[in-house]
Amino acid sequence: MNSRPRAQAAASGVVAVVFGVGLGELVAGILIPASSPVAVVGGALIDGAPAWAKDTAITLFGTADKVALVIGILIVLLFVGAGIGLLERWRSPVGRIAAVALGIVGIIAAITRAGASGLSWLPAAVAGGAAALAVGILVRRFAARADDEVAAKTGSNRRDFLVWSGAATLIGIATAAGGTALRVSSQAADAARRALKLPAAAVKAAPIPAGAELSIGGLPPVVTPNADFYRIDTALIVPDVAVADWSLRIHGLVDNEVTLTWDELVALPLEESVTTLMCVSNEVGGSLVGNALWLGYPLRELLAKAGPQAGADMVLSTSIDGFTASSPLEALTDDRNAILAVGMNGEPLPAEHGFPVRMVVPGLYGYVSATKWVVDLEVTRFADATAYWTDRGWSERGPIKIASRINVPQSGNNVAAGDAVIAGFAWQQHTGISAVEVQIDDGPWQQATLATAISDDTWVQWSMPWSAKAGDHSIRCRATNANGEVQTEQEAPPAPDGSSGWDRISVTVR
Ligand SMILES: Nc1nc2c(c(=O)[nH]1)N[C@H]1C(S)=C(S)[C@@H](COP(=O)(O)O)O[C@H]1N2
Ligand SMILES: [Mo]
Repeated sequence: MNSRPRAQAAASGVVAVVFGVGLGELVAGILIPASSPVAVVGGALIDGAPAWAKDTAITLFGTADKVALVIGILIVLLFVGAGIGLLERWRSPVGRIAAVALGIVGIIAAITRAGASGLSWLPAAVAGGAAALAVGILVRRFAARADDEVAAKTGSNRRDFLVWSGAATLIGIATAAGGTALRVSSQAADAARRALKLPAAAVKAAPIPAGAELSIGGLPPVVTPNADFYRIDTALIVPDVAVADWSLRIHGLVDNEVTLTWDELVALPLEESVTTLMCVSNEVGGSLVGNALWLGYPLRELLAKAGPQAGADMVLSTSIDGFTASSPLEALTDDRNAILAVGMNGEPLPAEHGFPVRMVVPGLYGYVSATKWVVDLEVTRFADATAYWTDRGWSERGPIKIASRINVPQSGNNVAAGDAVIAGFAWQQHTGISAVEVQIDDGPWQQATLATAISDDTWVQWSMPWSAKAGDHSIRCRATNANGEVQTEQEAPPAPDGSSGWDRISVTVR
């Protein structure tokens, strides 16, 4: 029996899906960037994924989780495409119907996204329609069953098949690339952001103390450059928000509803503060933590204007893309630097970090506090509302745990025997760190030297000299916070309220 027609049927389906998705991406790129078929399906997968899946994705891929998801979707699409081709050969038009169904899945994903517009359905509709058309034509011409008489007459050879399918594949790849490029470059806010001048701070942050930076090779700087700042969010497409369109509504259990426009916000006396932001998904020793100089306006002042009512204990912040976070009202109204931030390290917030406005709250993990592209604050009660990650099993409260990590030497590296240095970071935002200890192999715990802390809201560098002796060594560290509590050895995974345990590295000294 000849298996070539079946292989060509599967290949036809793959080609048809590439062709259809490419055209869909092009239509999205030209007309409705937020409705890219791959991105809306990815967004639906992200929102629908259980907590363990998010955790696994971040553990495996870190901040490359989005790239991994898109690659995963594309691989699945190729298999689905092969199935569509085989179905079309098995019984036409079943394959075409499956292609249309795939388009409908995309349409549903597109129209149910936060911020969907009137034409959101179009790119996925084009994708499904074009894939159906292509699979019908290719299978009929090149992979029909012998008992299909009409098709048998037009039946063609392998070279024609390669020409047709090659052309359709090229069109699919070119349109997908073109659509994606258009989508990325059409980010209107990006150009506006670069042209934007933020007002000077009315309250400047104290200069970073000279002793805060240990300047040890391999130890990241104490203030994280924007380009190196970790990024974690559910947004496959970075929301494109123009300052002229931005406003924030404060409502719910308040005496006065407050609406704030961009011009009103930047006319307020803005304050600088240095705060270390951290993701609850950070593993012990992980890098989902960064420290920046923020410019913003205190949330406690805005909330005071709104006048929270008795009984309120939570603020539900909502992003323009539908993400929500539930922060304790107290953390936003006490004396800490909980701010509505517009600036990060001397420039407007980068688009991926929440342009034009986000929240930054010292002492709380990002998932319960650091809403990017924030547009709405509802004063409410934990008993009455839940948020994006708390709906997915993560803890309602997210105070940051004591943490410390070793950056130097890097685990697995070789170290030259003799005078060496061990160094890293320790943090518990809004509590502060009083000590870091280091243990080499089974030796005694030794005091490391702390750098000068910028404040209790930031991480602090530490270091310890080490006369390294030849052999394999294991090095651990643990921090003590300002209240005298020692970081627990008890290991916990990130879910549901943050990892714990001591960071440990292994090195070989030669
Ligand atoms: N709109 C929006 N804001 C968000 C998130 C998100 O998914 N969407 N993720 C939160 C989480 S889990 C973290 S850890 C921080 C990360 O902020 P960064 O990407 O600027 O480092 O943003 C928070 N704000
Ligand atoms: Mo996070």
